[in-house]
Amino acid sequence: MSTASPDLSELTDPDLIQQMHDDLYDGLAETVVAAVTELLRRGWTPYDTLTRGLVSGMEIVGIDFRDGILFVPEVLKAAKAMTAGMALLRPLLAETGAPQIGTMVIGTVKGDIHDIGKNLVAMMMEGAGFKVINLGINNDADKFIAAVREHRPEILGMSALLTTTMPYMQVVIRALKDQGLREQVVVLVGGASLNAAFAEEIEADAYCRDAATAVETAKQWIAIRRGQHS
Ligand code: B1M
Repeated sequence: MSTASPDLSELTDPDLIQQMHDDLYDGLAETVVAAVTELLRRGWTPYDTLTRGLVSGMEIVGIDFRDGILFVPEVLKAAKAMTAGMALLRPLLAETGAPQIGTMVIGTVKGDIHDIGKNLVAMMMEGAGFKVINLGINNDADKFIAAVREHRPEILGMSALLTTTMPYMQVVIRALKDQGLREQVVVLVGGASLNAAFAEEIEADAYCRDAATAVETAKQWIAIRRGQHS
């Protein structure tokens, strides 16, 4: 991939996106941030900048990681560049002025350190008017339980990216049941290796394939629960 840095303002939109993807791939945080800034300057929405720019760029990284073309250190650099770009968009996505509609606790489960997708969900939920308590990565059941007790969220979100860590979600759900907390929260799960059948199997309330789905699903569940209790 190219490491030359052309004047971004002179590129067409498709070329700018391509440049952003190349820079993400090469882990060049500064130029990824510059490309995000340039897209926003051109009037792109934060959401389009995020999904058509950063997220689709990360998909290419994922494919080459899977195929053994990229290795952990390079992917880590790409992830850092992605995080730097996301940091710029976070306040803009949260700035919608939406009234607070509920609280969500979200975290990546024990053994798993992937946090980009989970942070993206947190950002979009904030933008939709949720108060979000982001527990970070590698959370065991006790941490999820303690957060549910402390914050009394309507929604508990769990993220797992590895086939080896996704079963831990069931451990958390069982712990919620054991502690008499399961009925208090809607449990939403997500992550690249999951699907709806898995969510059903572990008795989560729903699988969310992406951040936008997580927002919509959370809103629907809140409406259902409030309807039941009014
Ligand atoms: Co990891 N890794 N990784 N990795 N990594 C994957 C997941 C993998 C699929 C790559 C591959 O082989 N193609 C593979 C898993 C294979 C499997 O289990 N089936 C893998 C592996 C094997 C590993 C290691 C074991 C590698 C090693 O050490 N040999 C290791 C494990 C570390 C650990 O966790 N214990 C590892 C390490 C890493 C890095 C540290 C280098 C880095 C993570 C950095 C970070 O997150 N800060 C990394 C990355 C970046 C990836 C890939 C390339 C990209 C993940 C990502 O950020 N995607 C990934 C490949 C892939 O997923 N195709 C891969 C972008 C993000 C926006 O999408 O996370 O899917 P995603 O989130 C989406 C949805 O899934 C959903 O919404 C998000 C936004 O739309 N979603 C939720 C996610 N969480 C949700 C929660 C919700 C709702 C929706 O709650 C309600």
